[in-house]
Amino acid sequence: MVANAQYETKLNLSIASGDLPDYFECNGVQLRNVIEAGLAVDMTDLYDQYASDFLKECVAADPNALTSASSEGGLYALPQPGEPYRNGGTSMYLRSDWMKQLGKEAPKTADELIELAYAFLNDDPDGNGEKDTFGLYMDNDLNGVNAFANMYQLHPNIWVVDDQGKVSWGGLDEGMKPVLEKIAKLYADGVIDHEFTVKDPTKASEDIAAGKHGLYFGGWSAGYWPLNLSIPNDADWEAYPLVSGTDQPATLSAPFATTRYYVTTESCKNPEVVINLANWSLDSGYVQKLQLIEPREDPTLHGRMNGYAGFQYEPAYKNLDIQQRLLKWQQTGDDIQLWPDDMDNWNTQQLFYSDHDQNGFSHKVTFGNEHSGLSTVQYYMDNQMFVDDAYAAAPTESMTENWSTLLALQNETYTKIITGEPVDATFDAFVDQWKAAGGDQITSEINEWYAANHG
Ligand SMILES: [Ca+2]
Repeated sequence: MVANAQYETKLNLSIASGDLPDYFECNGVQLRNVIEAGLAVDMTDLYDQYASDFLKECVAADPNALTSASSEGGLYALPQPGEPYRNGGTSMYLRSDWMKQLGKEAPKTADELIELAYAFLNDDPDGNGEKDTFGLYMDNDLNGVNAFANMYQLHPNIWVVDDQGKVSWGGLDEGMKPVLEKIAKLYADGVIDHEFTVKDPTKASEDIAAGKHGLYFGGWSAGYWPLNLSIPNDADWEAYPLVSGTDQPATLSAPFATTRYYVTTESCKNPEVVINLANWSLDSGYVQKLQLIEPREDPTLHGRMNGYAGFQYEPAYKNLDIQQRLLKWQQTGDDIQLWPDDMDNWNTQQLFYSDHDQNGFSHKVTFGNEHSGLSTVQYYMDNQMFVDDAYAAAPTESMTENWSTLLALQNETYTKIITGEPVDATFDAFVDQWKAAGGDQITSEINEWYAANHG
């Protein structure tokens, strides 16, 4: 049950021929095809009857996971929720050593953030006597634009729903005009690298490695890449929750994160098998681990306990839980129960302090303290700051055909505005073109889906 290209191709052939195994793992598009071909078992009752409380809790971690595996009231697969915050938990990563050098505090508003960006550009934060740093990281994927929009409660990369229950693509929102204008000003003033349009994330990361950036919008795992590249510069990155540009808190876009499904077919004698396997995987991998292992025991147990050949079902909040247990342990000194994974993580973090270890650095930035990537995610969850993608299912048929073109059009338009083309005319032309090039058709399909699933 390993997801790889060969597996996907083989499975697509099996779905086309109707010759499927008793149970298998698939993606959302494959699930839709299997359901439409009438090949999947309705496991609504099986799920109620056989799923353990822990499994149900894990599935519920993504509120849209079950919906996405359902069709016309029946549940046709066991979904494996991804980490809902994986793409959505964008933090402001700041170089605290630079802030210290300039006598600056972490910004609390969008205005203060912009002020800090100018200081990073103009005030020699690295103290080498040269004006050789940027204010805000940007690359040709427009990393940072989404976070900037989130500061104004806008969501250009997900489907959003209005008060009337009507769904639209967030990238078309008129409110993006002033946001893009603000970013254009940063570009015009050199706060943003004038060469960002020709730097993909890999190329642009070289400037992080060269110590030219101190402000980066990134997900919870940015400490593993690209921020790890700046270790030679003694960069001390800290993550902070996104600030707001209005009188309301920022809201964070949370793209739909459930992408894997376990299906059983009519030929299966025990159609509850995938549910039982998931129960077993969770129980043996997590519950028993908690019960059997003494707290703070030998971290080398990590690995032996982590994962079983063939089938692995994981809690979506695994990493967040590790970070939160370690933080609580640090802050309170309580005799809380740490798992082997926690101790392993903690010991790896210490390798940064003792040996400047790269993996230790990444662990520290991600799991470290109240200013780590995952800590920010917890803050967003505690304060209910995530806005879920209104569309939580496999791409529609029109999307399969046109979606990548429409996304490219948006990127191209935003880039033009940031680099100085007139905002109104450029944005309005984009909206018209987007709609005509398949966007209207897709929007109507999404609304149909939304009405059927949330009506
Ligand atoms: Ca400098």
